[in-house]
Amino acid sequence: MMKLHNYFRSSASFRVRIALNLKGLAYDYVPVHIARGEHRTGPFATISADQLVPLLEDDGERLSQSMAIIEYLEERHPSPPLLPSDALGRARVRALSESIACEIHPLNNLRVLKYLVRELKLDELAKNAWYRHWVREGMLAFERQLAQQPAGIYCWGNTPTMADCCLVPQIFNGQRFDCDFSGLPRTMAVFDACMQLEAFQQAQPSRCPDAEA
Ligand SMILES: N[C@@H](CCC(=O)N[C@@H](CS)C(=O)NCC(=O)O)C(=O)O
Repeated sequence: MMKLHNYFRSSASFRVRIALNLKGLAYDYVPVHIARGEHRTGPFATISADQLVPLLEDDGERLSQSMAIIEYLEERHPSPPLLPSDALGRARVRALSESIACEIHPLNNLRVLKYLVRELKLDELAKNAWYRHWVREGMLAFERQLAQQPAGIYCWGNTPTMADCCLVPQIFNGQRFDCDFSGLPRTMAVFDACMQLEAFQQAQPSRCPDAEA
């Protein structure tokens, strides 16, 4: 059985939970309370090189980085596919995924927000303004990308892909910080469509074993 070391609120973990669910793969949920620093001090710190969640254990191997994990799952368990069968489609889906995973998320993760507050002495208001600014900028760019491609139910076509695995957690996180998601019709329609699916519902933070109010 695979083991997923993760945290209910971690959006990078949420991506992998969705991918595992979409593929119907069972896994052991191993909670790592990153808000309490367990990723840096607890037993997790000894098994994780980058001390970040998620970390997937499979066949005695440990894998980090959510996008690499999802691509690994895709190769090991190709059905149902989370990447299109054609090169152009795969490039489009990876570009959408990276728009979130590389352009938005790194600016807003826990250690960056902590640095803004502890080292740069930003107050809560300024920290939240930072967060909301980068989410808004990133989501507007995401919407422009969606608008340039053929209409579909999901980010790419009519079946969920890796891009949807990235989009939904980013919206969840943004909602927690009261980000402005107005004027994003394609993006929010895709979000709503994803949230109709059991795989996405089951992966959401409130359904996780370590969920907190
Ligand atoms: N690029 C990484 C990001 C991993 C990451 O930043 N995870 C966050 C939770 S979403 C984390 O462990 N944060 C701990 C910290 O910032 O100290 C991935 O996609 O897996």
